Amino acid sequence: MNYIDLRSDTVTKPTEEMKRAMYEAEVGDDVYGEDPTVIRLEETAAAMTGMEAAVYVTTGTMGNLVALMAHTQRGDEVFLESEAHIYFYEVAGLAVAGQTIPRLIPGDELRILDPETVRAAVRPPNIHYPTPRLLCLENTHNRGGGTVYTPERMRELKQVADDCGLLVHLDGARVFNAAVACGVDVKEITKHVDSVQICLSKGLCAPVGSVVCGTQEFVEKARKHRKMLGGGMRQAGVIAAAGLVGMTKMVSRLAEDHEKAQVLANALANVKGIKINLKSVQTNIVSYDISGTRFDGPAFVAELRKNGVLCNNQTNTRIRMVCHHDVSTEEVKNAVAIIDKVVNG
Ligand code: TLP
Repeated sequence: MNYIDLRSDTVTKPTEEMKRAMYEAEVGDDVYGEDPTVIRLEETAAAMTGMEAAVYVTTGTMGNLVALMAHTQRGDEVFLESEAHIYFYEVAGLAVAGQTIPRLIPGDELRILDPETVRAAVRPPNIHYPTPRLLCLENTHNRGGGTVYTPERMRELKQVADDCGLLVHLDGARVFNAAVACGVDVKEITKHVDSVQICLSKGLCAPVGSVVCGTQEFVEKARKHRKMLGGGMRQAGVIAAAGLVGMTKMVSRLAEDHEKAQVLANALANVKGIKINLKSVQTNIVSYDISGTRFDGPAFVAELRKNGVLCNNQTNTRIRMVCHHDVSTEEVKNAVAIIDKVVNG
């Protein structure tokens, strides 16, 4: 069956330009620092985010982990929004490999953190407490529904972190979506953090990889942790070449994914039984409630699959659909027609 695949922007395949760049990539052994394409990707990532340096890693999960390990010591306290990807979906890496303790702070209904709530969560030094060390932000926020932390909110949170002696790491898996949605250069967001992890394999369409950016000293530590975790790749220029195309050519087109998400959300709002907060649809993710239908989350996903539409459930009553390069506006509209048929007969 020819599925309409709205499970994630991770399902995007490399573009023809990427495949050509991969075929033609100049390579070397990157563990020796000799892969010219990886070097170019890292320099490009650092320049685009306004950071001193960058390191190419296998995945967003590895990127967040090596950043956390570079920033923290064993037993440090790490502050995260309660449904942050790092806490929710990264296999407890922050505890197992990072040896840190998470402190969860609930955001609002769109999972946006209030700076004063963060301030209140950070306790003064006391012999009983772990050392507060790191604030992890997520922009856009995945479980919030792709919601955006504006540059102003980032500035306020960085100010609180500075006041409390915390470093700030940004899980910027989709930070370019946030920048495009705000109509700003990504630096307007990344200038408010100490480090950022950016996925190349989501809306930017590269087949694999993430970059982690920060100071020279931080990146050296992160690079060493990457090696320890088994992420020291050799002729990685073959894949980095596609990442470079993603970073340099695919950012502005993210606006198209946001437009498709608006089409999807507005059409879903007219389907009886589906509840959607249109304010939550700020980028390419559409998250909606199906408790008014006769399906629970897994049954809804299974029934849609039978009818040719792929999606994921975030909870037992909440569905997530993600718009991306490899799905057309036409397919998005068809998906809603299928959903209407499945839900309302
Ligand atoms: N997110 C995936 C799944 O893991 C849920 C998706 O389909 O959205 N940070 C954020 C905010 C992410 O959304 C993801 C991936 C990651 C980190 C991890 O990236 P990878 O999958 O490359 O390890």
